[in-house]
Amino acid sequence: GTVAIAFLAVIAVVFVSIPPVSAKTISLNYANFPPAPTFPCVQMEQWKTVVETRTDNAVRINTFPGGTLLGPKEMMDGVISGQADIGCLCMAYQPGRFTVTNAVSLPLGIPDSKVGSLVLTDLFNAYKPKAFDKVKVLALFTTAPANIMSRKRVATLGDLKGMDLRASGGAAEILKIWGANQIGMPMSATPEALQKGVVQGLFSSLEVMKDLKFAEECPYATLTNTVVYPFAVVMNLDRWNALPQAVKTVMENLSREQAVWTGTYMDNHVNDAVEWSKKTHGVEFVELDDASAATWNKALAPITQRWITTASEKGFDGKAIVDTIQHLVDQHTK
Ligand code: 3IO
Repeated sequence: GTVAIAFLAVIAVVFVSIPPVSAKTISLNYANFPPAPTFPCVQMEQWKTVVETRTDNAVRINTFPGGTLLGPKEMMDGVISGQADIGCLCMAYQPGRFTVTNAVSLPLGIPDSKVGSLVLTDLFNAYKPKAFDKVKVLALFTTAPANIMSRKRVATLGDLKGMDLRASGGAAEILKIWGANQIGMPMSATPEALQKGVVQGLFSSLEVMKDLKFAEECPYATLTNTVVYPFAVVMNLDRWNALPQAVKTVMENLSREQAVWTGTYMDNHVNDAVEWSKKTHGVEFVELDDASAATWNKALAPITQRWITTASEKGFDGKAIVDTIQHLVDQHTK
């Protein structure tokens, strides 16, 4: 009798004092919309590794690439409602929803992804846009500037006229003004649209030539280096508020570092993808001559002014937002 009671007591003490590891580990689901080899998912795996390491594995990040947890347009609302704890979204897919942050996809001369990512991060911190009030923003970054990838060679605005090309948000506005037949859809829907002939090409950053194998469908790329696409990584607010302070600090300290890491990765990877596309698929990269480049750029002039007017009608100080972006671009371009 006594021995049995003592034995049970020991068992009880062990259970109470050493809870299973899983009870202490914080497990977070992180949703992403495009396939695993693409840059939004590469930066997600990087973020996961850094967070797990810096929290001594007190946090476990379960990643869901390829839209398996949330799709491209349901990312923000899916995180707000808690279907995923964390989500990576492209703001260009809901241009009316993210007015301030989407202004980085105006043609304001962002030269690369690293500068774009820093500009977007600083712009967000300066304005703290209401569009993000229902989430915690963990990181912000942009693509490298967009270029035309197409089945047919494009060297003049005449070549572009009426061509069915896909783009979203600010990049879509630019295709329209150049006279292309702009078709809106997320990047994740583009491989099928290209294969089925629904579109003749796309307007985005060039690393997808390799990551999504667009070099197989698009033997031509025309270098316009105009605008970037902005992204945000957001977290469910209740899940964020429930985190221990030490974990919050790790994630907050990582925000700017993640922007720089992603920008640097993207810029290097674009160069890599261009070389790969030339070598393995013989893709021609068409450079506009000075006269054409001047014509293309001149056509863009009304876009920013028009955006300022529209934003101001919605109650934003459009002029101040554009001025801030221009100042940040100068500051970060060295
Ligand atoms: C993008 C989105 C998902 C995967 C790779 C990507 N490279 C550039 C983008 C930008 C974008 O969201 C788009 O739709 O062109």
